[in-house]
Formats: sequence, C-alpha cells, structure tokens
Amino acid sequence: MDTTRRDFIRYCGMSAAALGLSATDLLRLEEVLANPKGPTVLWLQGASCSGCSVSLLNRISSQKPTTAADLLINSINLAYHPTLMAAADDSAVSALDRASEGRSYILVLEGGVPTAFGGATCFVYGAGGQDVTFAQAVQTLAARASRIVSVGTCASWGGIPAAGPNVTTIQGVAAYTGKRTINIAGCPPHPDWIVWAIAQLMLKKRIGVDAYGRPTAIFGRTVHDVCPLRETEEASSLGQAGRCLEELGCRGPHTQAPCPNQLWNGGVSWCIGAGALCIGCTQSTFPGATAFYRAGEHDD
Ligand code: FSX
Ligand code: SF4
Repeated sequence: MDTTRRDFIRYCGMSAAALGLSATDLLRLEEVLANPKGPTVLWLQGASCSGCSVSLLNRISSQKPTTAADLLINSINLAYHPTLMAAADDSAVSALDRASEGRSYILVLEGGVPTAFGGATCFVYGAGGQDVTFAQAVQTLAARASRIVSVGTCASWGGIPAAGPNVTTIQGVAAYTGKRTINIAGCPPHPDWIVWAIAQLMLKKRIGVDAYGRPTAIFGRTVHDVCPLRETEEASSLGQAGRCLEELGCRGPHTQAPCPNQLWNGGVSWCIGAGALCIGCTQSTFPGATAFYRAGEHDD
C-alpha cells in the first residue's frame, strides 16, 4: 500500500484530523486534477446551494493530508468538479468524457434533480452544440457508474430545493434514476461523512445502509441519543444555556446523525452546542413544515 493511500485511510477513520484549503491549494487543484493511479471520482452539482462542496473543503487538519487539496489531488482522482476544476467550457466536458469512458468511476451527485419542463431549469454543460440538463447528465453518468453517492439531503431526497410548491418537480437521485445510492444526508453533510463514504467505496467495502439509504455506521443513532442536554431542564426560550430545547421544537429525537460526537467547523461546535435547535437536516422529510414554509405566517 502506498503512503498516499495510507494517509487517506488514516484521515477517513472519522478521526479528529482536519482539512483546510488555501489559495495556494486551489492553484494546485487547478494544476493537478488527474492522478492516473487513483480511483476516478466524478462530481456533479444540480439544484443546490453548493454548501456540500463548501463543507468538504472546510476541513482543517494538522495531520496529513493537511489540506483538501492533498485529499483531492493525492488521494481521490477527482476528474470532474464544476466549481473546483480549472478547466472550463469544452475542455471541462472533454475531461468528463475522458474520465467516464472506459474505466469505472464513482459518481458523486450534489443537489436535487429538476424534472419539470424537460429538466430545462438546470443546465450543467454543453456538449456537441447542445445544452445538457442535470437530469440528462445524471441519467447518462449514473448508467455507467460503479457506485453513486448522493451527497447532501437535496441529492438524497430533494431537500430545500424540493420544498414548498416544488414547481420544478425536483427529485432525489435514487427516486429519479431508480438506482441505489449511498445517501450522505445533511444540509450540508459533515466533510468526514462524505470522505468516509468515498473511501469505503474505493476500498470496495460493503456499506450497510438504513431504509433511507444512509450508512448505518454514520446515521445509526439519533442526535437525541447522544446529546449532552438529555435529562436537563427544559428551556422556555432560546439563550438559556445548558437546557434541553425539546419544548422549543428541537428535532434531535427524530434525527439520525452523530453531530454531538463529531462537531463541525474543524471540531469547534454543532447546532445545539451553539444554542440553536436541531433542524433535522439529515432526514428525508427535511425541511418539512416549519413556520418558514407555512403560507401566510410570514406575510405582512
Ligand atoms: Fe443541498 Fe448541497 Fe443543503 Fe446546500 O449543495 S444539502 S441545499 S447545504 O449544499 O445540496
Ligand atoms: Fe434531545 Fe434536542 Fe433536548 Fe438535545 S436539546 S436532549 S437533542 S431534545
């Protein structure tokens, strides 16, 4: 096993190691996007806010790989990523074509799939003089992918872009393609969850999933199961530190995620730790009916 691969596996152990991305790292990303020895990963973005990609790149580490660039360049052969790759226009599409023809690849999809209007509310690139919709790209690339990872709640089940009236009829990738996907839920997902899933697939390990396609190794327990505020006095309003937020609408009891144990932003905090409620972003029903989405409640 080469050193790079060993480094990557060490990183992937859901450890406290962290990643970051500097301007220099981005330049390196522009220079090197193909490691011929590495497994190929193709990453496409549809109806989303790009927060899943930002989450992946928001990783800071004192151990090798020290940066997201290390991770992406030296370990994952990320042959296509619309917002990270240096190539643009035809050369970017050529890179995608080259990477998807012949050899097997892991397809990582971020964002929901708009299906109304022939998918024409979300174009991802042009090919042969034709604009290609996200829906078309997903169908084509999913057909040849060795595995498909839905990164984020949008790609998994529709998420925020599919909320409310959903006039573009956004679907999750599995519902749209009819194919099995590994659903790395979260809006956004923790970077370790994303990397963990890709690593498991590169290592050809079996990933056990729940009824919603989420890996049980990550999403096997509820936030409430491991919340440090269990059995504490109920808060009657926000800002009462150290009190359980259930009466205020905390969704922790019904949300499968390890946030209390893992922490976010390089291990700094998590939603409840920062005084907010759990909003249930790893659930298939997210965002669900909240005051934000009830007609009239926010009208003047
Ligand atoms: Fe969705 Fe990703 Fe939420 Fe955003 O792009 S899971 S809207 S944080 O980031 O797809
Ligand atoms: Fe459960 Fe939320 Fe209370 Fe934590 S704050 S114990 S997750 S209800």
